[in-house]
Amino acid sequence: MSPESAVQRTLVILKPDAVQRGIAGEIIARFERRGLRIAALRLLKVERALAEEHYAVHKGKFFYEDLVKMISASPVVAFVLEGPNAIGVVRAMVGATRPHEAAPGTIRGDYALVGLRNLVHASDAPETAESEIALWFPDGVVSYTRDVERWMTEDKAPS
Ligand code: FUP
Repeated sequence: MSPESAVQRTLVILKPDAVQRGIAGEIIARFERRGLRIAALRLLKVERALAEEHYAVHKGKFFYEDLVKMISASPVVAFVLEGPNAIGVVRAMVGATRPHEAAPGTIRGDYALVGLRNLVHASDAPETAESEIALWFPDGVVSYTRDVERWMTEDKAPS
């Protein structure tokens, strides 16, 4: 596998707006179609303590309280995606933080209009991905491969 195709894991959260709107499946399907593998998945109502820890980096910012309230308002679907360059690939698929600036074709650009209804959280770097996966999936993730992998994510010529 070439160095530019390092396999990564990333944490994705479909926030309450995605679950309430009934588009969680549609969004998950986009990631699956891209070739990313689901390595863990859960639906949960987020307690305030988890919300605060997840958004600790934003503590003190003017939007922090709204973020915490929003993510704990109603159930979310959290999952781990795995694949070559998964962190950057998922961020690109999610689109710009401010949905009115998100490009069409991205999740936010196709489904969202305002910042506190931007549907998705996705880890932004390897270090945050690692700590977020540990926070949301303390029991770990599932390692496996799919037979179709060699036609989607194996970055080498067939032997
Ligand atoms: P993103 O990684 O695109 O979700 O964006 P950030 O981690 O920078 O921000 C986390 C959340 O804070 C976003 F979902 C939206 C919210 N936010 C605001 O409401 N106002 C801001 O100025 C910046 C972020």
